[in-house]
Amino acid sequence: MSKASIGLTGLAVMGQNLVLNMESHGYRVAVHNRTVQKMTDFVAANPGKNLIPCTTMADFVDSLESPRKIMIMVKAGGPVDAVIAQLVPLLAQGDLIMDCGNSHFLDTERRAQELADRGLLFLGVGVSGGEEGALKGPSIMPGGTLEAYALVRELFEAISAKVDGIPCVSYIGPRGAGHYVKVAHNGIEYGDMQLIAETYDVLHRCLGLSPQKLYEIFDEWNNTELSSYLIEITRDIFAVNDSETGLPLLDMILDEAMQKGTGKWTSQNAFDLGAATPTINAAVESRIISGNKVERVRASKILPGPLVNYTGDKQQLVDSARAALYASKITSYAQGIALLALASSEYHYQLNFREIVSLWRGGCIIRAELLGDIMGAYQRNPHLINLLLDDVFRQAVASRQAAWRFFVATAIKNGIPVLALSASLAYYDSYRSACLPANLTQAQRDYFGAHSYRRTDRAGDFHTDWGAALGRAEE
Ligand code: NBP
Repeated sequence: MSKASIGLTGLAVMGQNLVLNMESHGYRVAVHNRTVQKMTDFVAANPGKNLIPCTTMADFVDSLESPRKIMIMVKAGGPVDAVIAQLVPLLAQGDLIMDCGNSHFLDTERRAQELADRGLLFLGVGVSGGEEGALKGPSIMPGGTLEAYALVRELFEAISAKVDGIPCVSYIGPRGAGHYVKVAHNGIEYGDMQLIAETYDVLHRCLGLSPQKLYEIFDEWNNTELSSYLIEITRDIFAVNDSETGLPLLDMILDEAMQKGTGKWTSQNAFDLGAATPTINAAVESRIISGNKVERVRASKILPGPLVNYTGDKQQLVDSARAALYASKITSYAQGIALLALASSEYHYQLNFREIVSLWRGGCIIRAELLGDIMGAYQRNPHLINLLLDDVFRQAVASRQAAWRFFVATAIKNGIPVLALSASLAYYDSYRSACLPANLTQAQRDYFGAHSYRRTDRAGDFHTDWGAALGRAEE
């Protein structure tokens, strides 16, 4: 029997669908899973497919053409190390291991070094698009050596999503670069989802719109500058009724958002690098607050606030929602790309923002019309330091600014929480402020901790004896 050109271990939903995707593109795939039954069930459920079932890791490695190319699609963290530890003694120099799960980029950095020391090739590969993307064409973000990428470039280009015939995959950079960009992608995805949820909440609570009306609004938006996968699925969600109660399914879903942690990783790393990502942070925090349902219900009976009472023009609120969502989204992407820029410099990833945005246009959860326009901005100026400074985006935000402020103010006036929308607006206002109240912060730091401050009129570090300046005698 001929050997397989590629192997995949980890046959949960993502692994199974990636296998089917590769097989459908003419690849013979060796398949393996820790729990053997899952592998045999999968093979049995897919009769006639060009698969090699492998019950042991040794069989799996033996079934592969040399140099062996192995995808790991298991839960991130310890399981990835466990699988690598089993594989390493069975592999030969020049074989390639690819970790295609949502690994933390620092784990990928470590594994890249450990495997290079053993003469093995390694790629940390971000794969986006959920289970459907894995099956029909994901967005793929590979990081590692160019030598390793060359071994699988053709495969990745075959199985990835395509936009205008262009594969949504390209070499991202060395070591952990691919997983870094995937994590940042997920952080941006958190931001997008939260912005949409808040926009829906304000429209729903201020205008009492029916699911049918919300469906129509989101359907219309999906044909505008907001056109995106997330707007499309939000529209569809409004159309689904609960099969048990007949009520809108959305109303039957508990308002506690779960998280697997990639959004949190983005915020944590942004803090480490000194990048401001308030929209993503707000999205992570909103999920945390949502998870505290019991306490929220109790507090809702104790803490006063305005009753929702919007008496203004309905269409004005709908139009301002669209403007606020788009302006916030631009601001969020400006933050996300600024984070990538800092990471690129700190970790020497040499990221190409235009390329990255290009491969996010298809297959992945954040695919959107906007990304094509962002590509245009980095085409115009590859050294753009903040998306908001691009002429097209500057005007796009400026022309929506009044509506954006109206929408956020309406939410605040009616006591509806809009953490991400207001954080986006505050980022915009902070970024465009020549003067911030950080002078007062520095004065306080110097007052209580003698941390010193710099002056506006000359160079150097200064300290004031604030007690003496106030005429107070030392105790
Ligand atoms: P899971 O993240 O749920 O992982 C399940 C797989 O991990 C099973 O094959 C399981 O084997 C294996 N596994 C575990 Br758990 N511990 C193991 C160990 N110690 N040794 C060997 N195998 C072990 O699967 P998934 O949802 O398909 O996701 C796979 C990866 O892709 C994850 O990193 C995930 O974050 C990422 N991802 C997921 C999505 C998505 O939409 N689900 C999207 C993008 C990326 P078993 O069958 O023996 O328990």
